Amino acid sequence: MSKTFYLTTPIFYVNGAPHLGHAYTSVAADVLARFKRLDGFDVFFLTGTDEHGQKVEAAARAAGVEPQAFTDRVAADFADMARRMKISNDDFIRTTEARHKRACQAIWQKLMAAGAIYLGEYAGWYAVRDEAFYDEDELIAGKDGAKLAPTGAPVEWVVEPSYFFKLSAYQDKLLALYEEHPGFIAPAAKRNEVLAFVKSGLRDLSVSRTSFSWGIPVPGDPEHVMYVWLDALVNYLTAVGYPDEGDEKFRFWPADLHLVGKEIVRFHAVYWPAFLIAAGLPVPKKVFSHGWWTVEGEKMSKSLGNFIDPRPLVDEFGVDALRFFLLREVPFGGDGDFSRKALISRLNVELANDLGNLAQRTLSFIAKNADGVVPARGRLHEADLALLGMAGGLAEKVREAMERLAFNEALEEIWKVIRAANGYIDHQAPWALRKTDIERMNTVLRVLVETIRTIGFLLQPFMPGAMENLLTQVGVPAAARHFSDLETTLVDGAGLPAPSGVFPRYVEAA
Ligand code: ME8
Repeated sequence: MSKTFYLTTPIFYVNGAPHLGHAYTSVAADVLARFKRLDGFDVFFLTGTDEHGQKVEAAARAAGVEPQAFTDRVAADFADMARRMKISNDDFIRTTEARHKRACQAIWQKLMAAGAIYLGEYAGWYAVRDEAFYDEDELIAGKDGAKLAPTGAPVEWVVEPSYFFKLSAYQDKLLALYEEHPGFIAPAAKRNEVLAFVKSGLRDLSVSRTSFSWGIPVPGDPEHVMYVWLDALVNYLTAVGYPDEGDEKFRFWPADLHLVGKEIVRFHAVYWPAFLIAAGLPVPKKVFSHGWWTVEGEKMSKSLGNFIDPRPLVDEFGVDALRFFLLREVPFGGDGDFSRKALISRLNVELANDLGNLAQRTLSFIAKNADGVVPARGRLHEADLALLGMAGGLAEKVREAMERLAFNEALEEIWKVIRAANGYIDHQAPWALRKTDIERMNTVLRVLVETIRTIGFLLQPFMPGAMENLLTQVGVPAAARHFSDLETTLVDGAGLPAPSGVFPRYVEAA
């Protein structure tokens, strides 16, 4: 049996339409999921929508639609965005599904039975936008002196009966978890933040609400609905069959990786493992926090109305170029700025010029001057060995960067080889060899085809469509594109299909 790998995106709130930020996490997770599948893992990749809570209820009301009809519509839009971004998720979970209600109620009962939940009264600040409770001393003053959450979200004073989760009782267990598994929270700066937060002392967490009803009823006390974050986090268990621990999908638990934006690390790295420990379940192996995108230098926000829908960008630039841009432009973990100019520049320089030209120059030359077949190679020169050596060591370098979720470093390693291959063509000048030394010309072309093949293999997770095309053009059968197939080589004299451009240059309309 191959090793399992379970990874997730956050499940997205359906109070608004999908935007570039959602697409970003989804693409990052997708690239990793595809990488792991090609690398021989048994992968389960989950995404979905977070459909309960006060914020979604309010959005449905504002739209004049029943919450269920509203969430049906927006969830379908998120699923469409995922499809258009070529996200290869194995499941799409919606928290309004019956299977999820069952999982949440089962966890609740487990927590009750463990004595980890008790009934009390909540009096404190709540920010609907963040669906989060805040302590008085965390609040900041807004422009008009009004109290705001540290995220800038408006807060309201809430007094209502509430069930509490005994978070305070899990402080030591959490600290022990972070200590024993230093990689549990990444990057390191985030880990330090979480550590400081937990060390400063944890208060019990309100885990039910009575002032609205759009949620999962608390078993035995249906006046209460579960706090939307408890409900939401449990999705990761629902999708693998919980509470049926005998379900064949439950083999994926614990999750290997929860990919999240930096603003929701606390929920994933503090509350979630505490719930799981209390319920007697294994905790996930890693929570990785990535940065935030701004758009043309501005934060995306309702008031600015500058949320970018990725789909028109896919129509204009192609899904592969957009996926590439998102992971190439900024180190994963850091913040980034999206601009058309930066996207067009990456597309034209790195995709069209570097990679597109390498493929085009080599393949059209073979079509015209080497009978359109895989050229046989003769004795290898030092320059050939140097390039083949770089290509040969590439998979390991990329794998190592992917382990750290350093997508841009993985791409940089690949681009080093692409740039070296372009330098090699210029230097070896097969067009001159054509007149003087056909065997040497064929050797050079063969070295180039092998190099392009390796590049194509390793770029598949990032740009699945374009690489499918490229690998076909260098004669790699569709069934032989796993990384283990890199060991085999091309067959001398095998016919190659007529070449066609992989990445055309983008020319901005005047
Ligand atoms: O927080 N840049 O859902 P959400 C980068 N339902 N990523 C961004 C982004 C930006 N500007 N904006 C959003 C929720 N994201 C909860 C999660 S999980 C059990 C429940 C991405 O719709 C990023 O992944 O507010 C962020 O964490 C997520 O969308 C928040 O989505």
